[in-house]
Amino acid sequence: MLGKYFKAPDESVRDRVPPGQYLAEGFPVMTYGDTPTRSPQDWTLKIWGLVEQEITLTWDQLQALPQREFTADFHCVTHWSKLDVVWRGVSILDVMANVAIAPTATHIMQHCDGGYSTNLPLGDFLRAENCLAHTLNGEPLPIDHGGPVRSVVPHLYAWKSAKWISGLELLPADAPGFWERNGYHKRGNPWDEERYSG
Ligand SMILES: Nc1nc2c(c(=O)[nH]1)N[C@H]1C(S)=C(S)[C@@H](COP(=O)(O)O)O[C@H]1N2
Ligand SMILES: [Mo]
Repeated sequence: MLGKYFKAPDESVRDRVPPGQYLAEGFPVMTYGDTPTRSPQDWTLKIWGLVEQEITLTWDQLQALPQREFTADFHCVTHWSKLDVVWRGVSILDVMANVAIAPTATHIMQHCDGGYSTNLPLGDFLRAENCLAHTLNGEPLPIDHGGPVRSVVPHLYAWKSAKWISGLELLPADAPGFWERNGYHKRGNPWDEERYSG
């Protein structure tokens, strides 16, 4: 793992790097399966399940919401971290502001083009620093990194940050997404090394 591409964090950043993590030189791409392609104009996000009214957000509607910069650290469960990644997009709170979530909803499933999915308790999802990102380091989000639009959930391991996001399903209970069905932890807090399930 260590060597040319991964470095042990030095003193200046040690308190920002969770246990067992090394700093990546570039920004690695981690994708299970094929990379789906979709043009921005064809991108939509369907929000359904335990909501009063199902909605479908388009690219133009996403652009019309408040646009912000989100600088965040990114921690992959395979032991690499990338500090200070600069995303641009819309806060999850602004995305969800016009969605009437039923009081019985407790969890959310993020669905992606290509079939990937990943679940979150609502409390981990509805946070101001979580976003739907369409820009990475000032450039349109590259397809490999989830373009045209991905979610970013910086306080949990990066498998919870859904690339090519296409749907949000409000759920009455927890349910496992793709990696959670395949041995990853349900929640994935990197500071507690919630990597794999028992
Ligand atoms: N749709 C989709 N989203 C995904 C993945 C994936 O395979 N498909 N991989 C996850 C994992 S394990 C990680 S570490 C991050 C990697 O994001 P990156 O490729 O931009 O570094 O995306 C997450 N989101
Ligand atoms: Mo990952």
